Amino acid sequence: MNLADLTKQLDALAVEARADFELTSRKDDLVQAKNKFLGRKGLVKSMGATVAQLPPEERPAVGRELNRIKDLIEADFDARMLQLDRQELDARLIASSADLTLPPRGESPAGGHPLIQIEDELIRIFRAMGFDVASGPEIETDLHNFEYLNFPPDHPARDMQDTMLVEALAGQQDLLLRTHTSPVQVRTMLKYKPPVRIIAPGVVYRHDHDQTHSPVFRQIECLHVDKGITLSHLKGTLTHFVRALFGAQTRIRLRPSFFPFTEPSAEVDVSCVFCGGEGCRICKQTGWLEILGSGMVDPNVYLACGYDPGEVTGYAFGLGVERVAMLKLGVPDIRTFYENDVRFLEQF
Ligand code: FA5
Repeated sequence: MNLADLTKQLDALAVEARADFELTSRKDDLVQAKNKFLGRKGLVKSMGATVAQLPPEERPAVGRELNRIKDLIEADFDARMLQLDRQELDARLIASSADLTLPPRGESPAGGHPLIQIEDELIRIFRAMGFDVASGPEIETDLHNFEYLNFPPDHPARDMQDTMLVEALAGQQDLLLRTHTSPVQVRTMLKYKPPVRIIAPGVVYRHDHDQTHSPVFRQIECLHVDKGITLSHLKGTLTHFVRALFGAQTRIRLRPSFFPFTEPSAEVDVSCVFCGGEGCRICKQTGWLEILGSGMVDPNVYLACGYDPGEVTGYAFGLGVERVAMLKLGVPDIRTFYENDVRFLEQF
């Protein structure tokens, strides 16, 4: 065989290899097809064996031809392998349940928790009325949480049913998780001379748990003490507050109540924010919703805190932030605020 014949045969092999590659539809078939030509016992290899029969001066040229054909077949193999890879990927994507034509979900930017949003709104309203913001510890002494606030020793609020006690170390005062924000009243009056005008937002704890009661919840305390403060100031402040929060048509009503640290005391109701006072399921057909406890500061509290009850008077009230948030946002179950289900949180 001469060089020209060999070149012709090799070219024919390359054409055959490409045709074989085109016919394969699986990658392992393609590898097998390649071995038929370029494998150890492949056709190109056996063609190479004939080199030995050629005169020595022709052998380098034949070697170059063999390499050219090997490169050609390798290139065809690579190209076909790439095609098969793509086809495999396309098939996988079509078979998978992901719909690549759907638009992306988009970013969901973080936002304040609805309770914090409502608390911020309440604080803004009171600050605009001239109240300062005060705070106190969540682990309180029995003295600040109850005794200075004129709770008799056997008052049911001291019962372990309501109050979560903190195990005290030897020599420490009786400690508890504060059951309300009213101890901040005491701490403020012990620290500052009158007049005082503060609100105290914060977390409080009670042994209490159902659809409208949580063992951990938020209150905002309000205290205003000065010369000549009367029940009218309390009513005026509350009216302004509920109108800023629920709208200008909102009315309030004070119902006689009892708190050891206020005298007289009143529960404050707002005209139902859902039916405008007509009567509905939410207000149990009464037209009113209870939102907070209030009263004129009891003289015994002034005496305990070093104020002269003959000189100053004042009012105080404490509202539950969750209750206000439930009304304002139309949330029927207090527990949804703490579950942190993003489908709930995203709505606010
Ligand atoms: C008090 O805690 C008094 N310290 C309020 C007060 C302050 C009265 C100053 C007078 C002067 P009361 O126990 O009613 O009062 O609680 C006040 C509000 O907290 C309730 O109206 C209610 O909105 C909310 N609240 C009470 N218990 C829970 C609870 N377990 N979960 C959620 N909110 C609650």
